[in-house]
Amino acid sequence: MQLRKTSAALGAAALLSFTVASSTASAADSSDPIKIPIHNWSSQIVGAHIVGKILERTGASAEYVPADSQVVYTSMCEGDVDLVHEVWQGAFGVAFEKVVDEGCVVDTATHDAKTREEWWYPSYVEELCPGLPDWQALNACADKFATAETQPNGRFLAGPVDWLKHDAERVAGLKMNFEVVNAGSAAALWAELESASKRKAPIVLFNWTPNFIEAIYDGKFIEFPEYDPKCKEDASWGVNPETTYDCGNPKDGYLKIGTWKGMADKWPKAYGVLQKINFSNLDIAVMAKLADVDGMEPEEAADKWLADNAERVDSWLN
Ligand code: TMO
Repeated sequence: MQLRKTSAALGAAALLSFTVASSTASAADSSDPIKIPIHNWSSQIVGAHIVGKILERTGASAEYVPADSQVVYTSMCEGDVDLVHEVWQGAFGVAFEKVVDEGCVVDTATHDAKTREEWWYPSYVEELCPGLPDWQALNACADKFATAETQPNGRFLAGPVDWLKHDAERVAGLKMNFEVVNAGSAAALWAELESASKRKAPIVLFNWTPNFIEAIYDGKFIEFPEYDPKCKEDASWGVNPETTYDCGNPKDGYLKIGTWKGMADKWPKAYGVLQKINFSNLDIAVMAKLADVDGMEPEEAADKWLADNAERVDSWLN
């Protein structure tokens, strides 16, 4: 095909590749590295390397940049980061949809994975608080979760602040007898869960699915008033007419890939492959497990996942 092209046609094709956004086979990808953020939970870190290694197979190069998982949406809007491959609706839906509405970030793909991020407890806690997983039952036995730091309120162990879960707003909106204490890292959440479980001590903490936790611990999410998008925007909606966030997180939350609006033009080939990448619940859980249970380094875990899923990855590449 290329041999038969006249130089005029080639010129026109080259011109076209500058002016037309999308993936004509002739448009060359930029040699600049594609900047992929690294956040502070395991599936994301392993998955970032998986995505980077897949895009490298298109001839692109990848660069990994440690990034705050909220600020990243502004960075992506400004083109300082090129993609976020794990946009969790519960944590980041608000920040993500805002930059998509502004037009600087593209909602590029939706994974098959369905997500839930919520307050969670190990099953033995049910003996202490009859009526769980209902949030009012939890609230009725808040004192069981009190610590020296939070008494007389119960302690809710939340994730790191950059997961911005609006837990304090929810506690206020639902008038709960709880105080939100943020863990410094995901590892701190799991360490406290392990220690409490050994002692059968009451604990309620932030957790999510898909995750490796469900393979190791028996437990449940708290059932708060049903999520509705209006809950975040309209104070008059919900059980408390004066506040937003008087509801739970989405139960069937999306997991998306978002990209900087210039990505399709700059790396059309890599972008075309990125659009096809699609992780399931099992994929995300396995990525977390390879790091958190098997103790693999992120790159090693990524190589293992890529080897175990070679056929699917090839289908995304072709
Ligand atoms: C964004 N996260 C999976 C940690 O909830």
